[in-house]
Amino acid sequence: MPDHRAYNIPVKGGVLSLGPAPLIMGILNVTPDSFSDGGKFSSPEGALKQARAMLEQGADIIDIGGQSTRPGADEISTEEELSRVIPVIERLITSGIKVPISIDTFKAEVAEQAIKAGAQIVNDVSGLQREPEIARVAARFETPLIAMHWDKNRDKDKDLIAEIKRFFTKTISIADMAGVSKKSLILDPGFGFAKTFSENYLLLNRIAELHELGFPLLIGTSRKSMLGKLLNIEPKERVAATVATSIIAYQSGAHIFRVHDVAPNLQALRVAMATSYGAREAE
Ligand code: YH5
Repeated sequence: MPDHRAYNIPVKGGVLSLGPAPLIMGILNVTPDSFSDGGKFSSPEGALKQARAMLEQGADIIDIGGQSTRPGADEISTEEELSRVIPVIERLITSGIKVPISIDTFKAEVAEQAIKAGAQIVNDVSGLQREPEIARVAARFETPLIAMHWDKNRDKDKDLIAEIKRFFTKTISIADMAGVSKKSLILDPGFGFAKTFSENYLLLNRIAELHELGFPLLIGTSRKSMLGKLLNIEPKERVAATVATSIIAYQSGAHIFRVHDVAPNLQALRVAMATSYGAREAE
């Protein structure tokens, strides 16, 4: 029995309404070295095409990231990251895209420039703990702020969920001190980030425990290696496995799903929603 607590998050031009209806965040990679998308979407025109395809499939948010975070990936300069993401955001905005754009970055400067170019949501994979000033940027522009768990120095002998909660206690206090509204924060346990193969599955099994923190949850498992290692398949072949994780997370009360493959995840989530909350025929 999932219990989707209702949250209304103010966002420029409206609200993100979170409850039983799942929201889909479509992933738009603009990293030339991304092995999930092969870097096909680096040009603003190609990115727009991919974004439109995801919108047609029902995406509620488009997430744009220029810094690859896969293990072993080099950190790029702020200038390089800006040169990848800003032209894409500008192109999406001039196209009249009607869903909010989120900027996937842990850099305060990139978040600020992205917002000035039209992004309406900040998505920080460092849980506000790389550059805490990123919280000030979100506060100043009154954007929703997604904070993900990524703790390379965590105590591996302690319970993972307890460690995630401890990390988020600090994240919440950074957001609070920066003036971020309680209503604007979204937490994400960070699948695949400094977690072992088996820890990712333990986390998937215990997502519901994180509701205790009192914030909406976003999950990002799409095409990740926890699936590849279990099934021995390539990223593009991981759609069904991703859908399975989305449903498990939904049944645990998660609200937002960050995925590459919008249509299959949304279809499955709608079936799960109808099952838990009642079915209405599509028109
Ligand atoms: C996330 O979970 N992840 S970037 C390796 C893959 C596939 C995908 C093929 N940004 C998250 O998507 N932001 C990234 O193997 C994120 N939550 C949030 N909030 C990594 C990624 C990926 C990595």
